[in-house]
Amino acid sequence: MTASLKKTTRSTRKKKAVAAFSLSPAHAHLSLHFPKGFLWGTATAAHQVEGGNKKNDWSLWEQLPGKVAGGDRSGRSADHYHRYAMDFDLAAAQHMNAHRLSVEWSRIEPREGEWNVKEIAHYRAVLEALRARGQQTMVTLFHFTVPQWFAARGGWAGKDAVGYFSRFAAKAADAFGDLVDFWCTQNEPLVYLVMGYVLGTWPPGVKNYRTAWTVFRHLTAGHVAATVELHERARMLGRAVPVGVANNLISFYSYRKHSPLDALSLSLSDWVWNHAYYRETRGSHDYLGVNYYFHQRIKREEGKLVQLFVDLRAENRETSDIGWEVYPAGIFDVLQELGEHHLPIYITENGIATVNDDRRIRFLVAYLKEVYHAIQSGIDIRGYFHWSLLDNFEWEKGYAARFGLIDVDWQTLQRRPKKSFSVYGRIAGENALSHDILRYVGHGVL
Ligand code: IFM
Repeated sequence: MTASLKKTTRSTRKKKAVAAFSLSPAHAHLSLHFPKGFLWGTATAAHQVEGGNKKNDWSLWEQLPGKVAGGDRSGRSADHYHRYAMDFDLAAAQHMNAHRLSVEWSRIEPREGEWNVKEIAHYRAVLEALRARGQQTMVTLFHFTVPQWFAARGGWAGKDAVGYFSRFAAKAADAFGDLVDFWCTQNEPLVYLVMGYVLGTWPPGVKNYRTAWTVFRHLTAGHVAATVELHERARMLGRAVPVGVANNLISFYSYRKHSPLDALSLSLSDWVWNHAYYRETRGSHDYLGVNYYFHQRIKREEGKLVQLFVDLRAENRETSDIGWEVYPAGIFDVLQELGEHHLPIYITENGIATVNDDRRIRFLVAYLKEVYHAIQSGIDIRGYFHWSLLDNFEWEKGYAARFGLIDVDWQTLQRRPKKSFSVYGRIAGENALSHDILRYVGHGVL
């Protein structure tokens, strides 16, 4: 090769390299694309948004002094029971193609064995409204509330709990099976167990490890029994409707990488919180649902051999309005861990309580970027449901915690979609995190 030809080749290569880093008009090559058919949705739960729930355990509990911050009660809540069509219109305008909601057991079966046809018709209308707007439906059967009659029979600790729950699942499948795309038998069973039976800060307000263990066995058996009913009824309809659970998973981290006892604490915490439920219910999940909110740092206290769930948040890190640490990389960790099960994964909840919507935007983009990287690493993640469509009743924290993509004025119940919803809408519409949206988190490539 002559000297001049070598020079030309070098300069052509250099030009090509420069071209590769210069931005095309649309910068499309810098966007992070999600797999075709990815589900983009929002999530809600009946008691938190509907209003007018009077027949479940929470409606009694929240009347008791000191149980809910500020003396808040669910009351009329966001009146989603009557305004669902308007709320779904707002979601459809943001290109949502899926929604996760729960049906309230105490409306459908207000007294033992008595099925309320009016309420069944109501939920059918809700599901039809979603379908009409092109949204796939994920329906949760147990999202923290139970009918008062069920609570009076011992609730999830009662000896008939599994039978009552699987009978409800069968009824729900008969009533709604043709309109449901995914069943979610239970929401965050371990959170429910800890709040209701270990800490006692939710109904039924029990603090007893033995009872908590009974509840754990009944919840897991309840999921398995309900799954059998749901599968069987879907088969009768000639449909295959995936069944799963929305589990709250925690990303655990150990300070001292080379301390065997810290490692033991970490792996015990991880096993109890992230694996025990799956171990008990093995073989009865068509997909894995992840609600991701928490990151915990493990460092045993001096003198303790091993320790579970050491939660060190007092390091002045960024937290939400309710003190939960913002830690996007944690969602990548839990997705990696779930990937070991080789089942499709849906992020059934993820969101932040904040009155500062700019923070919600940064949160959303940062967490979705991690989800994207998890997909790139080979994990089969098929959808993301943001918590929540609307500001709502945040259990013991009441109405001050604002998780919604839509602001609700608690006086007038007027809706105002937040800017974060239009950012999320763009992501959903483009099925990608485009380069300008990535700027919210200072994406490195740019
Ligand atoms: O509001 C709750 C929801 O009911 C279950 N997952 C966590 C959310 C935020 O705390």
